[in-house]
Amino acid sequence: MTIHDICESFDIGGRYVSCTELSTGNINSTYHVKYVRDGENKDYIVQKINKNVFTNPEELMRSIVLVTDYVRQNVIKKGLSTKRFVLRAFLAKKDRKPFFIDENGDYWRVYRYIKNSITYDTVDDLTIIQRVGEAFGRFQDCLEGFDTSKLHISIPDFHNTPARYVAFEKAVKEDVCGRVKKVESQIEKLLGFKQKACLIQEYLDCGKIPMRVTHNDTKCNNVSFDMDTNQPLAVLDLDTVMPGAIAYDFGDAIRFIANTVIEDCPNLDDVGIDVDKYNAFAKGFLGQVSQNLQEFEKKTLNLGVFTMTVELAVRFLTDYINGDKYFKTRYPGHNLDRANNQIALAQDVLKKWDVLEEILQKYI
Ligand code: GN1
Ligand code: MG
Repeated sequence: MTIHDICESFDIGGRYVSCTELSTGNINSTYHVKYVRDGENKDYIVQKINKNVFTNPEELMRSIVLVTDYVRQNVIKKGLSTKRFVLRAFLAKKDRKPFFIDENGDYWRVYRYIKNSITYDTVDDLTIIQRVGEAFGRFQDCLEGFDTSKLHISIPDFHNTPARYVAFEKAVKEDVCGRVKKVESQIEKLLGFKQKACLIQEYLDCGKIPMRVTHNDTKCNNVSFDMDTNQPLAVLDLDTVMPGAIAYDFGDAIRFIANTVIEDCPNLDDVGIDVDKYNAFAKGFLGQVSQNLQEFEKKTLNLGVFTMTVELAVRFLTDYINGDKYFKTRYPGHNLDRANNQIALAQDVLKKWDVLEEILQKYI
């Protein structure tokens, strides 16, 4: 089946024009498809859901529809456009389900492409960074009151850092590709971070911080922007919307947006936290959510930055040791470069800890 055939299985009108594959995203395969209807351009995002990662695509899509419906109600209440501020999944013609299964058993979905919008893979402009923070904060706010028990757990233990360490230590022990010898110093560093990086999960387990609905993948390229006004629009990539700690969303966003370099940059001397970027994101994000946060929860935000950075380093290194089975890689050693980068970033977070905490004090 071609992408054109896939599109025709969904309830989208008009005539197919073209398709380009988008290379961002480490998990799903994503295509930008152009249609024309009544002389007007209609663009769509078509995605093949990675079944190895998302083992129950039907439940995943049911959950995404619940989340987008809920957000849509609140977007209306805020007087914003539902076509621009929330994703919409199209239904298949055959059974009115928000996915289509092809002849190989692969699951496909189609979202509306938000007209005249762009995403940023990297941002240096502090105003845009603040707006990314606002967008994720607003998303969180639009989900306030959502019943977490209705959510499908798309990836169990996704941000359960202790569980990530268990998988890591197992990979090290089994050493299926004989790569452990090469990464002994990285393993030692990650084990050194373990106790501190497992604290957030402990706080969740004992109820010291509340379980919220979180996005869990708050990279800046998961926010769409209006191409003309540069205002933040909908939050994208809802595959990992699950119950979690607010520190996950804050931490994951910072580790990506406030890194002085991109997350797979191999020049480790260049890796570090840009405090101005940290400040801009914190201002935007906390401006939207700080009134909802509990006192102790507020104290875990910077710990969230450290935790998410270490956790991703653990995941990248685990995947490297296991033979690059999970993340898409573009060259041999890609996962190792990513892991080294995140380790260097975590070290810099520790070094700048007091400065970062001081920044947070301004906004909480
Ligand atoms: C994956 O595919 P993408 O870029 O949305 C991963 C995130 C990582 C990220 C690192 C489902 O996200 O957890 O932070 O790569 N998503 C999943 O770039 O594992
Ligand atoms: Mg993602």
